[in-house]
Amino acid sequence: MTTTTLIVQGMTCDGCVTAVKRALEGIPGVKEATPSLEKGAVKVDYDPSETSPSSFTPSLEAAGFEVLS
Ligand SMILES: [Cu+2]
Repeated sequence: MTTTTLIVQGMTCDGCVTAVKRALEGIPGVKEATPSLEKGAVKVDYDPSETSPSSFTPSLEAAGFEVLS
């Protein structure tokens, strides 16, 4: 299992937190996504044999968020 943290712009409330969590956890290979509203970031635990961070950005953008890094 690998963990990465993405900086996400556009999270403003608990609804956004839920949307970010759902967008990421819907990707096969993502075990858990833990967004932080305060930090404007999301920690992602994933299986690197199944997915990679390059898959995370399109899913977040589709959900209406911008990934800064
Ligand atoms: Cu919101």
